[in-house]
Amino acid sequence: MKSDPKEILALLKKGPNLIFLHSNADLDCTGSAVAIAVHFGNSVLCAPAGVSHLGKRLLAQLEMNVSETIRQFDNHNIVVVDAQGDSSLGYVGVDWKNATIIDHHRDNTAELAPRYLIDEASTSACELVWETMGRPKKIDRRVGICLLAGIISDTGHLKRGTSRTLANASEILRASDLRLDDVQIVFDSADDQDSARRISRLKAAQRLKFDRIGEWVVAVTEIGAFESAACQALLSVGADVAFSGSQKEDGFRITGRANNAAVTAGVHLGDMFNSIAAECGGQGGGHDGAAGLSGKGDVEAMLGICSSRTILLLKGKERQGRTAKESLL
Ligand SMILES: [Mn+2]
Repeated sequence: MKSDPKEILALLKKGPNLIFLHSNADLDCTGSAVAIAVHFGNSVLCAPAGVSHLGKRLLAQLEMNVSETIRQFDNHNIVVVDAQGDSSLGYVGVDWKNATIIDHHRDNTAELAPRYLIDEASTSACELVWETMGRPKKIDRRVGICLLAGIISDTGHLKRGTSRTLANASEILRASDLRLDDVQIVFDSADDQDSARRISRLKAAQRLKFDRIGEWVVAVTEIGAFESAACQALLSVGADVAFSGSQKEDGFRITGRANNAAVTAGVHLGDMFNSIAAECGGQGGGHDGAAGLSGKGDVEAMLGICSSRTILLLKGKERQGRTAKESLL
């Protein structure tokens, strides 16, 4: 059962808000949190398990600070964006019994929280934040940048956008008096100018291993950082499903990406990572085509598990995806 968005809106307006971000918070998560903080004011952001490269860039551009430890205050609204439990959050310590959840992942553990807006059909958490705000006619440009950055990033630069995505994006552009290229600054500098990211993608390609299963290609690679950029690179050179992992001092971190053809054939990386985490320990979850897994242990062995499960799933399945013709009909 979903909560009444008006009840959540009243709560956010009233404040003060204590907003929790998931581990290695992406643009959708960071954008949602900062949009709430700027729009309603009176908010503290908590990201004890880190913020992604692009998330950090957004925070820096908007001169926003996040707490790196879990904060606890009496009489604050506890708000969790883009996650809905310890596992998807990537750390423990949030008082779920008093939390409000705004998330667009599959509904898993929300019964823990008294108030939630969870809608898997929404392409981003930022859109749910926009809908919760009540689609105001005028918003601060910074709020617009945050919401649009989250939408653009979670939809693969609008490629996976629905009519609802674009309607929301259009309303946000109008309310904040922005153009799409005003938001591009959040992406440009990172994608094309940061040499560490470019080198990381090249290394990912250099260390690439892949399996062919009929028409399917499943690729894995091991790098030091920028796992999602590495996955994107592997998909762009022809993999249907890609996993990139890095070995950290205290364990491993793996990012997975699947293309439309693999998702249509039944690949759901979020569910797969979730079950691997349940069996091997660690945290895993996400969407059908984009997910993350982390835990203790050897990254090479874990990458092997990810790829063999995917191979098992795809074996014998026809590689269809949506052809241009089908999309036009
Ligand atoms: Mn998201």
